[in-house]
Amino acid sequence: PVTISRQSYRPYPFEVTAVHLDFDLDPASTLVTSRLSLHRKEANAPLVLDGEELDLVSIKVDGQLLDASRYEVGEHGLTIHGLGQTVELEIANRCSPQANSTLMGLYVSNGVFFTQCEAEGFRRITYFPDRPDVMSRFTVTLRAAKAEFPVLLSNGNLIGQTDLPDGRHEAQWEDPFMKPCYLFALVAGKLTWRESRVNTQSGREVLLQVYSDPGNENKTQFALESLERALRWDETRFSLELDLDRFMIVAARDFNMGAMENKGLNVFNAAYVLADPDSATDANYGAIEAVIGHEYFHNWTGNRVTCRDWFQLSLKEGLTVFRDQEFTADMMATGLDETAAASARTVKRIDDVVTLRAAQFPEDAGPMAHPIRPESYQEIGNFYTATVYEKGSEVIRMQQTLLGPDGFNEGLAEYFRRHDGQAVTCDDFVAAMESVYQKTHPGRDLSVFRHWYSQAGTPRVKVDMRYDDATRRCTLRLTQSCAPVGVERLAGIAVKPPLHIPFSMGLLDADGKALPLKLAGSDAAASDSCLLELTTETAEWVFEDIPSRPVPSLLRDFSAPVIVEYDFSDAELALLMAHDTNAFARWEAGQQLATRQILAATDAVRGGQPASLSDSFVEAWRSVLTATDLDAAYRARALALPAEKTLAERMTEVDPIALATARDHLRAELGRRLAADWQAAVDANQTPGEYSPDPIAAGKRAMKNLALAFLLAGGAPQAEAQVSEQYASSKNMTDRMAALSALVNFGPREAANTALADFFERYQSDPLSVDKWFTLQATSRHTDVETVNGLMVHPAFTLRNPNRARSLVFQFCLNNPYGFHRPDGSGYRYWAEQVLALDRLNPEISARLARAMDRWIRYVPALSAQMKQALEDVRNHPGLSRNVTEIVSKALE
Ligand code: BAL
Ligand code: ZN
Repeated sequence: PVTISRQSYRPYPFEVTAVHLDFDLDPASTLVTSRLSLHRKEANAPLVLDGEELDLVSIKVDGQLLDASRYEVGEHGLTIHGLGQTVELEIANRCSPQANSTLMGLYVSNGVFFTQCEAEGFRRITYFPDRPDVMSRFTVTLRAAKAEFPVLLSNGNLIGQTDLPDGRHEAQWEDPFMKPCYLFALVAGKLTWRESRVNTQSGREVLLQVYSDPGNENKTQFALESLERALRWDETRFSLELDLDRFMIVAARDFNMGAMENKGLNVFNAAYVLADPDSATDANYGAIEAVIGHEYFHNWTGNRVTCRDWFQLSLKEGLTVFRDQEFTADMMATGLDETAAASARTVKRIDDVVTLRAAQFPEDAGPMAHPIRPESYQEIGNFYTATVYEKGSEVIRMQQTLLGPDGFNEGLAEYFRRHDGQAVTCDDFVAAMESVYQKTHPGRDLSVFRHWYSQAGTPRVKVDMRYDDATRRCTLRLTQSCAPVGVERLAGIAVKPPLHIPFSMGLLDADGKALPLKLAGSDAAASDSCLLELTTETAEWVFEDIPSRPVPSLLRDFSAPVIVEYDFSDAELALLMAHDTNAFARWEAGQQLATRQILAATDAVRGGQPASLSDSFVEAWRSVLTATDLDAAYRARALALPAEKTLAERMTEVDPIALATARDHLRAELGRRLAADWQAAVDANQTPGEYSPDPIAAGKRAMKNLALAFLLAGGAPQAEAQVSEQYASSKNMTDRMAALSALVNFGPREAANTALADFFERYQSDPLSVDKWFTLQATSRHTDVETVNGLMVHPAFTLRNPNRARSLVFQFCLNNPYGFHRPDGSGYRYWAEQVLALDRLNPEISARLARAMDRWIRYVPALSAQMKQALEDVRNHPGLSRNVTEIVSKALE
């Protein structure tokens, strides 16, 4: 496989000023005629166009058929020689949407034509310079049979629609903005829609539409409202206005990603559009609003200013994830008083950090570790990662922390002033931010900060604290390190330069009271929280007038994506958990306590000893469970056990079944020992009345359902009846799913099976609910490979639909420790079979599944040997896609 490196970027030798695309849509064979207005920028260079799986029909230059001697067609594209300075090129080709199971390029889902072009799907539609720095003005004509494909959509504005004599019709679309081809989209088929007209900040009326397959019109209300909220939020928070007259969202049943930000025509995975209380959970509602926000925000951060090349992917993705996280936090806090709003924001921050630690930290320590701006790739599709997205967002968030919210807004405005309409780099973004930073921080710059873009791995910050009774001074020393990982290790990189790490902290006295912080040598007023900026390998800060040895509260609000090393005692953690004024750090202390308990219990399980639970830990948990100053949503996070993937990273040798056993034991023990308090939480957090996904009600349901799961796991005699009753009578999917999940995981098998059968009966006509049904079974501790294979021959299962494949195959391989890691290796052999089966259909999806083995080397030898064997079996398979080849080869390097 060819490795593409960031340094190899060269500008494209031609400008493509205008593109007209003409589609004769036919599922079996679609004729695409593309007219390009080309302008040469570099003498003598041939015109090299990308193209995959296309049948070339003809080429015309300035209206004349091109002689075969002037061009070459290959497996990956078309090269034309001897073109003049300014030419009109017309290329006709065919492609086969119906046969396209990759879901890249033009394909058919549920009888509807869809496109997906990012990153390199446009080349599967027609011959074109398929790279983000070639920006053009697009016009599009779509032609199709009117009865089968009544709705014809593309980017921008509809400028004409005509019936044709043969039962066909055509529509013409014009996008007023220059764009790269990865933002092109078309949709054609039988669709229903919901719309609204709103006025933008400057008073322009715009049309907002959400399309879905017929029969789902009652499930798009929330999506349309979310779109309106996103539009308003971008105006108020960043003064960014919608630049189009029309903005469309279309739900697709078959979709590789979450959604795609095509200019004015976002195509969405139906899972992030369709919702009603009976079929969508609180989490689904939250994800819909977040993804709709995300794609909408791309209209500025991604579309108006795009990436020069795909190494810059985090330029748009990290920034846009940051924007969607902030959008959600602001929406969650809307209408609440100051305390409740602050708590809502912390809840959002906790959720994002939990995701980062469970998905990105392991990635950053494994074979696919890469900087947020990768240095090289074999297949760009493999780099839509937690690192580029979630760590990328943290890197943007740190810039906001360093510049302050106003400075950050000014920096963003400067970025648009400099680069609107351009394809740029991450460096350009930092330079715009730096220009503002330097105004407020004379003599300083972001040169050290820039290393966040070029380094992989999760940095560690070691904290040493000294207290001197005599001088009442407390000294905090921070030391950073970041071991070479993945490609860095292979490239022989031993030393990495330090990073600019914003480190927020506070100090508590022995009673848990916040101490005013006064830095020696600073005349700033004392405050409860302090932002330390670590820019060298090690640095010290001295705090004055500290009355006694304090307890430090570290990395408040997770001010940097790092791992903190400090040797807290259990008592200190309990103090922080009970008293820290920073709600994030308070949550963190509880998670650390639970981590210690679970890891100790894991060791006990491995040694054949009974796992025990300390009384003080149980009391710490009880104090949060019964705390009256904490809202339900926060308590649900504070009482949740740390994720297995995060815990596994803390083990020197991962024994997944022992870990899961220990974690389950802890849940059961906490359930048993705090039964009365869990029951009180169930009773206190009922949400009678009409369902609403608002954060307060959702928080109550989260708390109640967590408590029910603990109760059932702890064997409370009344719990099974309560959970079964909730399953049967609940009027919303959140409560129904929570009850079913508790039954499946912690209840008696028979009750669980009865409820599962009922669930399928009720929801079999709703694909997103059927996905939930598969997921519950895929992740059940009672499920092994035999069970999964049984589910794979269920009439409702298909590997061709990514959501369905994810709901069963991925869930089993990624989230079922008991079944997947059976000591007989059956889970790993199943994984290999499914990677290969999926690879024949959809390499992008297969490569995602391939990553389930990323951390194989860290498992106990009996498992890792079998994982390695499975990886080798896949790697040695002939005809493997470039996508999967890259993943499994890197895992084995
Ligand atoms: N650009 C790919 C989908 C997304 O991140 O919005
Ligand atoms: Zn995105």
